[in-house]
Amino acid sequence: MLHAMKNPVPRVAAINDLSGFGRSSLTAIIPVLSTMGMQVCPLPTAVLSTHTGGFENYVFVDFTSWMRDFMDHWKSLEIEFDAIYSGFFGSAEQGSIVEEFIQRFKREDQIVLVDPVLADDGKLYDTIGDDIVQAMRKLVRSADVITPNFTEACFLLDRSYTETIDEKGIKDCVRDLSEMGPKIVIVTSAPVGFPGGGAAYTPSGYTKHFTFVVAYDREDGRFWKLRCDYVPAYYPGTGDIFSSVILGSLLQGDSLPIAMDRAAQFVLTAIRSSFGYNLPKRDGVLLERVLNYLSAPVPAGAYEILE
Ligand code: PXL
Repeated sequence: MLHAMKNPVPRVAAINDLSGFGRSSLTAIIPVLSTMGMQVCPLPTAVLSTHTGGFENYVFVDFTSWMRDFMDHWKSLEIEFDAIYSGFFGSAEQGSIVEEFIQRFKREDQIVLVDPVLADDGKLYDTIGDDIVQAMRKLVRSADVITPNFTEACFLLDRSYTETIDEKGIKDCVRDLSEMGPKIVIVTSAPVGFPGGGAAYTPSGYTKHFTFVVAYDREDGRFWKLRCDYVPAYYPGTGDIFSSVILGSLLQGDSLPIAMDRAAQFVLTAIRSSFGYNLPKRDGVLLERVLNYLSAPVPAGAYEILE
């Protein structure tokens, strides 16, 4: 297990975009990690008026040319980080900038988490091109932990996206990703068994759908699987919330399956609390109403080990 320095307030360098409206990337990451007791230091990759999932005519300011100056200033101040956490890229060049950041700020007792923000539901996000996919493939080599969704996992492995995957297929997928470099791979929205992730018939006759989180730790060779209720709504920012809870949880000293449990349950709680209102999905989940759940005790385990 990775152990963060015994710092009363662990410090995280969050290399991600700042989208003014829509509760994704930094506007989701900062409240989640702050609530979990972490100090977040943002290094913006881009500044946008909104995220790109469902808005038109958004303003996009690429921050590439400022990132090295931020890094140099932080280095001159001898600032140290317990975790380096990267996400959305504004340009392909940001891949090498983040690699440089990791080189310069690397410490033994540190977690480097790369959330390869590229795509969802089989499709690349609006501003992501093949050059950014390639940059991300290279960057994951320097990560300790990666948290792709299933679509991103397919892009990283350069495999075509499939609507469903069997248990052997998903184990190969997480193991192959880990062989690219990261010790821990956590794949979300994995459609194990059936399109969309599986189904079960309930006594009242309706079909309940599931999606899975599957994780692998290369050091002990163990696979973990978590079945989650599927809520039929897509909210931008849920991937950022998931990865932030994973990081906060690992920094608090939780095991990998507990971190998975906490992250998945929190995202589900956030989606459920939003779903009942008839608000636009593009506004994101009502994060502010559920942040308190992050202080709750570790949940009774729902995870399973995969043999
Ligand atoms: O949540 C992923 C994400 C991050 N940043 C920006 C996005 C998205 C998803 O749409 O548009 C700018």
